[in-house]
Amino acid sequence: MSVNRELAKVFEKFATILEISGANAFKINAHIKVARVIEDLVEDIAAVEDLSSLPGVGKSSIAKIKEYLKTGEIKELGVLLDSIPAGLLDLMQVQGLGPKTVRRLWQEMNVVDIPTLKEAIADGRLESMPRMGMKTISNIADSLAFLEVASKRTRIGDAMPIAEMIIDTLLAIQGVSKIEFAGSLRRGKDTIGDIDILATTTKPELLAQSFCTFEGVIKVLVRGDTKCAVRLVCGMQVDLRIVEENAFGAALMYFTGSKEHNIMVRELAIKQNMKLNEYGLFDSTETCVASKTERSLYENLGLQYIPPEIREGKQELALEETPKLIQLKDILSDLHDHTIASDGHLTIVELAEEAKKRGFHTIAVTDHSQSSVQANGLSPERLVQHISEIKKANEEISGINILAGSEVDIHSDGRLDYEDDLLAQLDIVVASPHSALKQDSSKATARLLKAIEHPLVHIIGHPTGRVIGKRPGLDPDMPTLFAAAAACNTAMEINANSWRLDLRDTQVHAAIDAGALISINTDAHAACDFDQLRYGILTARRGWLTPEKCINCFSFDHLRAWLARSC
Ligand code: DGT
Ligand code: CA
Ligand code: CA
Ligand code: ZN
Repeated sequence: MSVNRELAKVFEKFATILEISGANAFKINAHIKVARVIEDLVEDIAAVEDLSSLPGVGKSSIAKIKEYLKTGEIKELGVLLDSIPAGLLDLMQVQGLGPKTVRRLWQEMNVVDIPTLKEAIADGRLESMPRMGMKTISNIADSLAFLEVASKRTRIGDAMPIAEMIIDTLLAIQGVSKIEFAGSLRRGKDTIGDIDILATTTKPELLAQSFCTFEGVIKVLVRGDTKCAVRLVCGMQVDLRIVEENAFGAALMYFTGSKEHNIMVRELAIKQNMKLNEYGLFDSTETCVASKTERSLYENLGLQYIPPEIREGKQELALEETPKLIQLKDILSDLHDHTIASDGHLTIVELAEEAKKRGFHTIAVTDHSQSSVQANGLSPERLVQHISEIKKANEEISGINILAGSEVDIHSDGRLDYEDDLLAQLDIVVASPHSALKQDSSKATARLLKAIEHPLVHIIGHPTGRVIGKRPGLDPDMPTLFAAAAACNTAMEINANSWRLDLRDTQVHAAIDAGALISINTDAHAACDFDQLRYGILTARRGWLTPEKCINCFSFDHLRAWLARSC
């Protein structure tokens, strides 16, 4: 995270805690304003010489900014935090609860954390609270239940960088030759239970020692000769297994799983009079046939190499050849991105430069539409102006094609947020649901179907609107939607942002089976968002996606022809 974003988050947190503590609105708003200013700042805040030149940044904010840049913390925030029950911040994770309600729950109902909130709901006390309707209470209860299931797992966007950092550090330790992550992380699941790491080393004790004293470890759960397990400050568990170099492939296959896949390959081995375990593949005389590499194990079982992402115990053993699943390098365009015109942080030019850096031939500018007021959505007049700015930038910047697009809201009844004659002026239309994400399944189906069938819509953006660990999103009848998408030649998006990954893996699989095309986009609001593309690719691979079914892999001419398709 950049310092600007980090510091903006600190000020946001400040505002939240002030509001929970009952501070006056002026003070709260001042902190929110400073957070916005810092977040929107183009240059690094540490490089700003005169902080008072920033709008809305007064003396006390300047002192806080300087203190943070110097020490990495703000003392006053610590004091403020200590002045409220610690569990109140957990309540902020519950969808539908803002600082105002959290304060009221605390002051009026003695609710101080998630357990006391649950009690207050269970014993009916919450119903006696003024201005607290049954609908709101039932929504809070739903969010709590959802949070409970989701909180035990970590989003891949958080787990992957942690695993990579641990691996990079351990690889530098004397004696270590091989080190890789396995488990659900290697299979690219959207959420991870724990991180599994496998290593080979000539100095096992040194490796175990380094692992168990790694920065961020708060508890050592297991410390043995071949297995260690630790808990990190963030709550994640990490397992390390030290294995023999000769058996690395067998161990990697075993600990990559999934359990269902392992069971299937083990049964296949038994059928062939062999035995498969974490040490290798053995024939009936207990002679090791293969163990060093995963490839040799699969081959000796008479199978093609099976990529980790599709080892889920489905149809993968029936494959006649290894599928050429999509890779990061196949992606040539990003077709859903935002600029400062709505809620993004980059200008059109900056967005284009960033896309060029990633080697794309095309970038689509798809800012929010008028109903997304919270995201500063564009009125029709502003969109017309924006289109001409995008066209101008496209002419001025070489080496990249910039498409004029929109991420147009799909209203709850399926109508789009702009008139057709305006949509017709765009190169590309991404239609997405942003509101009414709790509507019932049949309404959601009708809503999305209408958007899919709309002749001017190219892509359905984050089709369910889910946010991992926060809200489940829409639950439409997917087979109906995918059949329509195939018939109308509308692409279904895999939103690569690791909070979304929407469509999810199983839905991608179903969409492809139905003959629909897929589009993988970062939905970038800032330069770093492009780095999330990898998670979209993992999700796509889990859905067995190959490049020819993904419009982002089309050449520019192919893409242009596809965008101009009539249907
Ligand atoms: P997670 O951590 O819940 O996201 O999911 P995984 O798949 O990483 O599961 P984990 O960490 O419990 O175990 C890692 C792998 O080890 C798992 O994918 C397959 C293998 N494994 C673990 N327990 C068993 C077992 O009882 N039988 C078999 N065949 N394999 C197992
Ligand atoms: Ca795991
Ligand atoms: Ca594990
Ligand atoms: Zn969106």
